[in-house]
Amino acid sequence: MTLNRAWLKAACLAAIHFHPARPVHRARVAINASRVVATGYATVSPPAPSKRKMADKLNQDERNSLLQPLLNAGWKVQSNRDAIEKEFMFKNFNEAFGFMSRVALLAEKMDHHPEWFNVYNKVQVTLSSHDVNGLSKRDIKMATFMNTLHQ
Ligand code: H2B
Repeated sequence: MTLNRAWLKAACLAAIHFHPARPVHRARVAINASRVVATGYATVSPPAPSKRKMADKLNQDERNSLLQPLLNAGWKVQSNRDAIEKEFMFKNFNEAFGFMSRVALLAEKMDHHPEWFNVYNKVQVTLSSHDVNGLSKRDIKMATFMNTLHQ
């Protein structure tokens, strides 16, 4: 084995050793009632209840003023559930996945996550607020953002 190859082998072994596929350290967590209190390596707690926006089901006035514009823009209320859905089509997978990535950043920021299905250039989205078992202003905000991205 030449010096170069020996050096390369040593470097590869070192890389594998220092970059294992699985994280070595797991967050040490203690469960305290419904909140997860993190200690040690990482904070994994959900937003404190006081910081989480109160999400109430849309009332009839809000449905008329906030939901109706989305229905005019291609969203549909599901027949069996208080949720809205829309299918977004893109030029290719790259565009579709870019859209999903941008939405994912907002979803994490809002702590509000879409139900969705993607195949190649198609993204089917359903929005609903699970904690109120129906539509809230968070769904309106997310749907409006998706429409803005997809013009
Ligand atoms: N997404 C949606 N769509 N509805 C929710 O009620 C919801 C969510 N709740 N994302 C969040 C996460 C909740 O589970 C966490 C614990 O805050």
